[in-house]
Formats: sequence, C-alpha cells, structure tokens
Amino acid sequence: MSQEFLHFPADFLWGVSTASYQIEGAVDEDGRGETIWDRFSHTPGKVKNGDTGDVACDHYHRWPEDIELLKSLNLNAYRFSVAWARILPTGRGPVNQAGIDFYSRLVDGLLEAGITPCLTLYHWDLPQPLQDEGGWMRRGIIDDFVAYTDVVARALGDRVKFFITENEPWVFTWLGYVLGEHAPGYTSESVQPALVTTHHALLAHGAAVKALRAVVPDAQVGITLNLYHTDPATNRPADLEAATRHDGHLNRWYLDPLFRGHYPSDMVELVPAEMPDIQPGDMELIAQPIDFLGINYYSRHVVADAPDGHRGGIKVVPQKGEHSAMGWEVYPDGLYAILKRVHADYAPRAIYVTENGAPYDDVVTDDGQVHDPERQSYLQRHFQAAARAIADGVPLKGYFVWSLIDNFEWAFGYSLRFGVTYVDFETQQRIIKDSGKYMAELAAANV
Ligand code: IFM
Repeated sequence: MSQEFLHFPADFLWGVSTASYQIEGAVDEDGRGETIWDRFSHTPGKVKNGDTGDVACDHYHRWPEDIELLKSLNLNAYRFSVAWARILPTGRGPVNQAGIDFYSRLVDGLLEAGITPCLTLYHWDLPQPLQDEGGWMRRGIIDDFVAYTDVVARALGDRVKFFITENEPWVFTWLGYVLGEHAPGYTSESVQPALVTTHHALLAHGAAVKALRAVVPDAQVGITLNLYHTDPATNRPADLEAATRHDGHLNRWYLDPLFRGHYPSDMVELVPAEMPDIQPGDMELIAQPIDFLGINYYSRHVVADAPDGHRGGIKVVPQKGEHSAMGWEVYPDGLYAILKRVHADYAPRAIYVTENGAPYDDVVTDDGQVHDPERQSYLQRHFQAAARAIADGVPLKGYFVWSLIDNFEWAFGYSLRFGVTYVDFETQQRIIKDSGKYMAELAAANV
C-alpha cells in the first residue's frame, strides 16, 4: 500500500527505541557498576552462544554516529534507557559523575539534532549489589528507585521532558523471578515471587512518578507495558475463560492497578495465598495519574483451556501463517485491537507505541545493502493499524520502532536482529536496512 494512505497528526513523535544493556557495551568503563545482566550473561548456559553485552553495539563510544543515524532516518524522537549502575554504581550512595556526563552529552546531541529525548529509567539492568539484597523481592527497592530517579531528574530534567519509569514489568518480574529466562534467573514453582516483585515494581513506578513531578514539573511521565491481544482458540466456554485468564495475567494485572487502583478480582481469586502484602496507601500510589501509557506490541496470543497442562490451565495455540524469526505471529490487527481496547477500558490521557518491530535473518548482499522486505511489510501494516486506531479516536501520540540498531536480544544474544539498521558486530559498521529507508520516507512525510 502506498504511503499516501498513512497520515499521522502533525505533532506525532516518530522514533526508534533502544535500551542501555542492549547497545552500550563499555561495561567496565568510567565507573559503571556491575548489573544483573552482566552477571547473568556471564553465567554459562544462560545466553545463546555465550553472548554478553560487554561490547554490544559499542554505543557508549559511537553515540555521535548513532545520532547521525537517527538524523538519516528523519526521526523526531529517540527512546533510550539509562543504566542505573552508570549513575549509582552500587545502586545507591555516591553518584558517578562520568555516568551522568555520558547521558548529558547524548541528550545535548539529540536536542541539537532536533530529536526529542525520551528516557526510560529502568530497562532491566538492575545494579547487582541491589540484587544481592533481594532485588525486586525487597520492598526497600522502592526507596532505592526513587533516589536513583531523583538523581537522574535533577541531572537531566532541565532538558529531558519525557520519562518512562519502567519497561515491561511483566517481563522482568516473571522471566526474572519465576521462569528463570532473564536475569537474575530465579525459578519458582509458586507464582508468588512474580506477584511480589510486580507489586514492588508498580509501587516503585508510582513513587517515581511523584519524584519526577517534584523535580521536573513540566515532564510527561508514563510507564511502558508489553500488552498482548488475546483470542480464544474456539468459542467453547472453557477456551473463552482461558482467554480471560490469559488476558488477566498478562494485561489486566498491570492495567487494572495502574488505572483503577486494584488488582483484577477474578485473577486475585485464583491466587489468594500468593498475593503480595498490600499495605494501606499502596494502591493509591500505584494509581498515580500518569500523562501517558506506553504500549509495546509485537504479537497476539491465541489460547485454549489446558486443565492438566501449563501453569494457569492455559496453552498458547500455535497459529499457521506468518511469523518472525522469533516465532511470533505477525498480527497487525492485534495492535489496532489493543489500542482500541486500552482506550475504551482504561482511557489513558495519551498512548505511545513505545516498541514494535520484528527480527528476521538479515544478510548484507553483494550491493552492500540489507534488503528486508518482511520487516518493511511488518512495519507498514502495523503503522496502518495505528493510523486506523487514530482515525477511530485513540489518542495515539507517537510510535517508536524496536529498534534503531541490531543489538543484544537478551537470552537470544546476537542471534536475533530487530534493527532497522544492520550492525556488523565484528566491525561495528552500521547499514540502514530497506525498512529503515522506508521509515525515513514515512517519517519525512509526517514530521
Ligand atoms: O529487545 C526487547 C526489548 O528489550 C523489550 N521489548 C521486547 C524487545 C524484543 O524482544
């Protein structure tokens, strides 16, 4: 379909997203402390091919080149995360000025290029010393997160006005503390660690919102959730109920407390003994008004009831059709559906798609280019879904593609390439893929 059909509001933010551990490298430089992802990735067997983020995309040194890339892509926004352990190497206590200076230079460079810096405070790289005290299991983490937020807000809040407190709390709590696939790598038969860490993460979010507003009164503040459109495999009542439970687990467990001030009662009934300690005032703090919700959308889930099967009596039913190299179904209508549903059910003041994208097996061809028609088509169809949602009244204010550059894809290491820019990890050469050129064209017509 022609780009002429894709019209976005004049003040729309067009951007790409990255995260500190996935791109920066330089893990031992300028006073940065150890993080849980350094520890995890260096533990044999945890990350595919033994990959680590030690060098990653060397963005710590190549950030000026990466700002040039953003300029070539005609983008007006860039979402990045700050590594807590560059600012406070042991998680709390003395501030590392070199860490602040790095992000300060990056922010200045972005502003000089006319690109709005969109800062995520926590994208999973917890300082290891805080993990040694229990990480997100410990309620005291809330105070630590607020203290860190305060330092970042004071250092950068004169220039950064768009803050995301946390990225995808479902992922770092469930994968980190129950399923063991992400740092810190704990497994548990009980869901309780996920519920406790989630409660602390949501409290830390609410407390950070207050801290940010105190220092940067004109900031736009929100949180980013990974949301999945969920369909039942059949219309059998058992499958319909399974879909409701799946939605409750992945989506409503986060949306309800943030926007309604309580956990979803149908889900709470399923886990009475595993519920976290909810203290007076907790739910009010979590439900602090926010300026926007960030949504990361990649795929949908089709689920069926599985009484003897997986946790929660649910199984995700594989679908025929198109999938990315991650094995995720390509389902743009799910983006439209989730945007409409979140707007109808929770009415955030504004919504941003803070991540959307897909990995494919990209190669550099003889012409020195990277032709990635699948990703281009993936993005085009998802942009169309977003445009449809806007036309239907959803207050979508911006769209960030994951990712600016191929990078360290967590437990998959460097085996999955999500970038609109190819990275040769031997030479660190960057090549804008065809999908990036497409995005640049679209952004030029819309910013
Ligand atoms: O790479 C991740 C990112 O860090 C968080 N959201 C999903 C992406 C792709 O898996």
